[in-house]
Amino acid sequence: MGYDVNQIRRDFPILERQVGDKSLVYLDNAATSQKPRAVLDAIERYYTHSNANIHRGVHRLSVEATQAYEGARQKLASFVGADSAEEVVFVRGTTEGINLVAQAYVRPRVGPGDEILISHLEHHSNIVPWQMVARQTGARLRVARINERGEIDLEHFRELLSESTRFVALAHVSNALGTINPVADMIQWAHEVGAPVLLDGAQAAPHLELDVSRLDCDFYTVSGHKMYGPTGIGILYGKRARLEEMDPWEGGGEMIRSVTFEETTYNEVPHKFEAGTPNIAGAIGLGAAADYLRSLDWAAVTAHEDELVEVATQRLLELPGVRIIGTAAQKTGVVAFTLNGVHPHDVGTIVDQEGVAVRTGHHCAQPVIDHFGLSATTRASFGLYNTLAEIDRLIAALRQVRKIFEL
Ligand code: 7TS
Repeated sequence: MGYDVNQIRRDFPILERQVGDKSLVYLDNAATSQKPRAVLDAIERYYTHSNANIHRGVHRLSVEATQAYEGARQKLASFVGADSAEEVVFVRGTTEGINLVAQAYVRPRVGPGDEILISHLEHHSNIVPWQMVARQTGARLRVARINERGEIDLEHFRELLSESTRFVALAHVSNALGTINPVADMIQWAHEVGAPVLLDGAQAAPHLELDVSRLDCDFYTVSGHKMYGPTGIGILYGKRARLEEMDPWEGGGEMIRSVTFEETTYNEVPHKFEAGTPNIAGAIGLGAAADYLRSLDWAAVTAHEDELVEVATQRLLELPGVRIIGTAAQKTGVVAFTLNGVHPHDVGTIVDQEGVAVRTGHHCAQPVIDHFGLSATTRASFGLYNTLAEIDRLIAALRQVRKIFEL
């Protein structure tokens, strides 16, 4: 019947652990998610059975490692809905994916008078790389406003789009608020003025079914560790034509076709962007995470996660002094809040003593937190293995906070 969350939980060994004398309630999934046995096993199998460098050896292990690595690329291509595996570049994560596009694609193509458009709800990793490009080139960074619910002001976004807009970079889902942006429309509007679009999919990949071909975005980047895969690996999807016209960023082994002191020719996409020995085990682990996610009934996962967000919101609002930060009509994964009279760091520390892991602070999205007149929030973020009983534990822990602060 429906979604068997207890069955899912058995796939994640860490969920059995204790924190002090309490069972772990892990509600910090937006920072990083836990890993299923399938991912842990894939990494162990690679290291215990096939460990070798890739693309260079004729020996058996190297062939196996290369097949596993390139197989993972194919899995990620299917996961994001790319037309082909050549459109998938392995990177360290979302941060590296955005910086690669900023430096290798956008920087050589903009100058004074040109504009790069982002929004007010971006993670720092989708702000700072663009500020750097602006400083390097004289281009101007424009920022679309957000409203009091934490949704992008679409009229303002459209006003800012013009002939001068050379590039648009947007979160698919906000990490601090959970807002799902209407990216399909936004991409279309950007394309109408000729601007390519990058989507930061760090928070979308674990919660939404992705289809980059349908969205028609030019670039899409994800972090493996937020979608139940390993740390230190992620992908940058790029439309083939975009990747073809983009020069490499790092030089080294693997990314070349031939090298002489007079002239070097580059390898084909995506290899020209993968200089040096990559995170082979990470890519294989990420491939296993993509397989794991694709094996699930996605409508059921979404319904379950939506219920968690809805119930957590309702239950929090029953506590006196709670303000929910981020009330977008379309949201996923995240419920951020403040508790009147208690600093979020104190909230986080006290609920941790009850075994409940939440994140507190500005969540690397300081402009968002400033927008709400705050310096920090407490954020509960959900994954597919969280339960309604864990929301009870969060609420009980918050009652404890109120008691300690005599509220
Ligand atoms: N973009 C978004 C929307 C994110 O949420 C994050 C990480 C990043 C980019 C950067 O990803 P990385 O894997 O390269 O570090 N967000 C968070 C968070 O919300 N709490 O900790 C990290």
